[in-house]
Amino acid sequence: MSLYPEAVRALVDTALEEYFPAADTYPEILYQSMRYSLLAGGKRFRPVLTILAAGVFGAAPDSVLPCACGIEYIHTYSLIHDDLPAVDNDDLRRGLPTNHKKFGEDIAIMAGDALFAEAFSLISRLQTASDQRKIIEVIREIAAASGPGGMVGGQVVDMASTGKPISLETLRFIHARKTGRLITAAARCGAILGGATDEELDAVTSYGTHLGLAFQITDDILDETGSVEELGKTPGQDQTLHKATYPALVGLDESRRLARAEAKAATAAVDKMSGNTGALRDLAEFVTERTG
Ligand code: GRG
Repeated sequence: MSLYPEAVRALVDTALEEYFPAADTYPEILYQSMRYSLLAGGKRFRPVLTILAAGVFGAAPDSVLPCACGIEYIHTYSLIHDDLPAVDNDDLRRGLPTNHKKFGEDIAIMAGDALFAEAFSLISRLQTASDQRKIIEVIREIAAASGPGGMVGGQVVDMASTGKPISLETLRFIHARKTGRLITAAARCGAILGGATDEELDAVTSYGTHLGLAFQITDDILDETGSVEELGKTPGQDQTLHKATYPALVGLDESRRLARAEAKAATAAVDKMSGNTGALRDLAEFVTERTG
């Protein structure tokens, strides 16, 4: 049996379709470009994580879907910009031509920008909470995770480190910010909206931090070992671009060991909590076992 909660992923896919404006909304080219990447599939890992984290505190998936989908908008924007010729120059993403290949570089840049803004619009319009302050809290959480102290900051250090020898400590810093912060925010937002106590939120934060590292180390491994069919993108790009990765620094076997150690640390963090954490444990196992 798959460790991945496919039924939760299906809920996210349905909600994304429901929330996102129709392809004939004016200006059509912009909405078509945004829809193209957003609705192209993908694991929906971050929104699934938000829903599973909320579930630990007894919150129903519906009660966190706008926030969960907003996080997926931001993740999709980051993929569109990451694929641009000025950044990684990729041709394939989620099994389809990248956004700039399909719509041109100018529209791809705008689609990413617009998805970023639309994420906060969606959350502020549709997310409900028993206490309105929780909505401000999740917006602040996602903004901090996406910006210079999170995803974009990590990406900039990543680009500055490309082709240079860097320490494992610097690589961990890059991974924790470029990928880990948004994953941690996804878990924290579920916990915040679900009504976690401060102590429970600390445990979820530790879970998300370790999970994010396990996820990116595995992403590095799959770039070397995965196929185009499994990944939906061109493998081997990290080596072609001389990117700093775990396999480049410590080799594949040690990378696998480190990914598993991070997943184990993630599980240990939630084992301390009293709610039903089984789904979070399965997700941590999925992260290192996945093939795409
Ligand atoms: C504007 C210079 C500039 C860059 C913007 C912010 C940014 C681009 C990139 C952030 C880096 C980034 C794309 C991190 C995510 C890395 C990652 C593991 C992507 C793959 O995520 P999955 O496996 O993909 O969840 P799916 O397709 O399943 O959603």
